[in-house]
Amino acid sequence: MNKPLDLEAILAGGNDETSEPKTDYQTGFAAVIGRPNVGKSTIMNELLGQKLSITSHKPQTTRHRIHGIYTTAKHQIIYVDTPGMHLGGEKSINDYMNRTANSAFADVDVILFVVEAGRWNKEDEAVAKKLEGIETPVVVLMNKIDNYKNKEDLFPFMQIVSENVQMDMLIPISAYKKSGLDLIKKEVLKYIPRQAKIFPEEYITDRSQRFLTSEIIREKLMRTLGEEVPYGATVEIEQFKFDEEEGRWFINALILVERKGQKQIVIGKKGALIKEMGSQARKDLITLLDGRVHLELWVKVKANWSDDARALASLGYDDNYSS
Ligand SMILES: Nc1nc2c(ncn2[C@@H]2O[C@H](COP(=O)(O)OP(=O)(O)OP(=O)(O)O)[C@@H](O)[C@H]2O)c(=O)[nH]1
Ligand SMILES: [Mg+2]
Repeated sequence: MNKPLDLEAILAGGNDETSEPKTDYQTGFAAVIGRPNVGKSTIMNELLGQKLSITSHKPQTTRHRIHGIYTTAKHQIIYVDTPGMHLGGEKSINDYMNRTANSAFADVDVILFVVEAGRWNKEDEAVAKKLEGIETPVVVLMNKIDNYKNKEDLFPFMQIVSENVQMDMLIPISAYKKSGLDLIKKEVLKYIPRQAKIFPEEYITDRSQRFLTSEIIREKLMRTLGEEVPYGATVEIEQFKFDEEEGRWFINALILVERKGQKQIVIGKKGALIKEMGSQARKDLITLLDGRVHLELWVKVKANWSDDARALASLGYDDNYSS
């Protein structure tokens, strides 16, 4: 069936789809996907030149989709960081994270599929399967090559990747050593369409300061607490305001955990742990909010929040987030 005619556009002379785009400016989306812990968020932060997405050595650190906007005089690339796609994990939150990651690469111009040099597993394989048959170009970023002195040792791994992934390009990189980043930008730009900016140039993300604040606190939980507790914890910002008279931000945040025992672990002996996490978070918040910060952290038990769809939505784990 023919498309309906856009009569106004025809009269204005703007309906010729074969004509050259009217701008040289390039704007588009690049999704960063892959299994947990391969370095997706670290890479996005390095590409942006500032820390936006939280990172830790534990898998499943990123839980939400987050846009990192990189604007220059010639282009605007919107990187989309995503939760690591994982197998297992039966809870609603795992579902939410996988769903978020899956939906992120539906409407982008290029997909950056991050793998960890030397480590290919079933979760990578599952990601590769999802990419089969899609039309969007796929660039594989082989991250953490700094773990290999002799790069030739990576040949067998690269062979596995090339057999398993339908890709347009493979770029070896190290987010740690900041190597390969320019190559990524150059490659991404090949696929970014010519069109005007989507976001004003001063924007660095689509997320609010309030959201970023809760993420910074959650990062300290991920980094400080043992293996199990961070997965049962989330952060809810209760108060977020700037007091003009005092010239300071006043922030109250609730750390929600699922069990009483976890509450004690988060607090630590005589409150030592929560105090330490609070002071680390405060440091980052001073940079983020560019001002003085008064931060209060409280811990509360909210049983089963991570496996309860309604609780998740009310805690910001929302497919249609607005901030
Ligand atoms: N050696 C090395 N480690 C890296 C590199 N890039 C990231 N890492 C580390 O890998 C771990 C995971 O990094 P993240 O950026 O949080 O990984 P992610 O893929 O976003 O993880 P999820 O959000 O859990 O899916 C952290 O400890 C990083 O410091 C790298 O180039 N080399
Ligand atoms: Mg991440």
